[in-house]
Amino acid sequence: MHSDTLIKRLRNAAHVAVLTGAGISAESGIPTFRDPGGIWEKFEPQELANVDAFLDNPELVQGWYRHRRQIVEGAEPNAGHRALVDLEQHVATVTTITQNVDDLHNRAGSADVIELHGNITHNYCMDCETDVAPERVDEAIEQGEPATCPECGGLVRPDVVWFGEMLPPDAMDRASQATTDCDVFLSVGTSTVVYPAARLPMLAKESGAYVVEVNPDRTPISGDVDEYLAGPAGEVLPALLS
Ligand code: BJW
Repeated sequence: MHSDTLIKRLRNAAHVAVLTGAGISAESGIPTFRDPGGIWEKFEPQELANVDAFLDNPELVQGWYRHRRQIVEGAEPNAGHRALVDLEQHVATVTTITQNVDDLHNRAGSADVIELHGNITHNYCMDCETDVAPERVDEAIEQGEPATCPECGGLVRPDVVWFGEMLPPDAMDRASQATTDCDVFLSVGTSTVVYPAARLPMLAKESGAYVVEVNPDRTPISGDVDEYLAGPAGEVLPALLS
């Protein structure tokens, strides 16, 4: 469990930044990417999460994202998401930097959420960038056709960041700023293998923050953080506030 040092650091912190990954939503029933039973076990990432794969087989990729969007729509924030909202009662500024596309931090009520990898609930046209309603995507898939834009007929894609694509520059700038500004940095439920997000915990440490990892399993950064808290986010995070 956590140390007295961490509790003191949190009590004295003016700014806490939190990097979250798929693990924080696991207890909401959303599969992670790389754990046993995770998304990549059933699908090759190279096959589905890049633009070439999408252009090769838009129906397959649209269908995969629709399936995942439906899981997200049926999920609710859990105790881990809620603990980060409660943290705002104790610390002046809490910045939640998430790699997740599931919208659960916003739905839990976190005030300042930075979405690094987009949001699976949004879709847009690859050609004219018009927002496209999810119902239009659903109808096309049910008819066995690729979903297209009502304005120009272009292919519709989920508003997520695929491998080889740039992260939204504004989101990455704000995330870097929060990381270098914070007093305590929490890395929660991420395997810390996908860049540039994976760089943030060590950037925080180099900038003088107290860096804490919350994860039932060790990751490449576990040996370098100030505290590694082994356990599920839905138990470890609420315990920090009790
Ligand atoms: C729990 C738990 C519980 C379980 N409680 N915890 C070498 C160096 C640097 C960069 C690169 C490189 N080689 C290639 C790159 C670039 C590439 C990259 O990083 N690749 C690596 C795989 C090496 N990055 C990119 O391409 C990025 N863009 C970029 O770099 O642009 C510049 C550029 C362009 C062109 C060329 C070169 C540079 C874009 C990355 C986009 C990532 N997109 C995805 C898909 C999003 C859409 C979708 O949802 O489908 O984002 S991939 C996937 O991984 C998703 C996630 O956000 C991301 C991170 O995964 P996460 O969240 O960590 O999940 P898991 O499953 O890996 O881990 C879950 C963890 O939870 C585990 O540790 C569990 O133990 C834990 N856990 N239960 C707490 N209850």
